[in-house]
Amino acid sequence: MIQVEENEHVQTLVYQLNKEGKSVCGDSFFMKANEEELVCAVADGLGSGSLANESSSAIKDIVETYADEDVESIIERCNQAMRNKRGATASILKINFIKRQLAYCSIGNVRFFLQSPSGDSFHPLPISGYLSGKPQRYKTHTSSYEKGAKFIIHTDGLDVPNIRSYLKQGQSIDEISNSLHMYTTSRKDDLTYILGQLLS
Ligand SMILES: [Mn+2]
Repeated sequence: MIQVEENEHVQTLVYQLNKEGKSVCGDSFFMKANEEELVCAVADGLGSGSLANESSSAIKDIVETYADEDVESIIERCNQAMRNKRGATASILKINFIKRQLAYCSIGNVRFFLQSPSGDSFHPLPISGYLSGKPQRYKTHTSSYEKGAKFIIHTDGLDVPNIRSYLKQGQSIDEISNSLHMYTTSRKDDLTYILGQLLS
């Protein structure tokens, strides 16, 4: 499944595949762009199937509802919502096009890489664990970015050796997505990625 979101500031693409034999995806995502900012989130519900989806889709709903808040308060709301559910790993990214700044907050194994055309890269180290409703410490990573920077947020269903090398090549995100296709065929886990390029 592919969803595309595009405006003068950003071009994004979402790819998602269920684990083999599963009719429901345990990963969920949210993505919205307007003239000012991009808000996106990727969540991987513990386990697979409908109970995993119950957790990750609750996160998607919360990010959608509270998209105006800062990333850390959104992720804490997501944490609270996991109290009577299995739990999930999650990453939330907000990119402000006017300030050319991004803010990122994550718990668990959802990964984020940003590659700027000059060669600078931004890859916050993942914090182990998952959102379970228990008290949790967060770290918000912030960074500026260059015009043309490309990024990916992905769940652990996508396992690409040296994923940065794909972002470094002078390709469009459609071409990068095509290059990643070979890593999406095993279907041992639900798989979700959001690929994007900042255009302004
Ligand atoms: Mn997974």
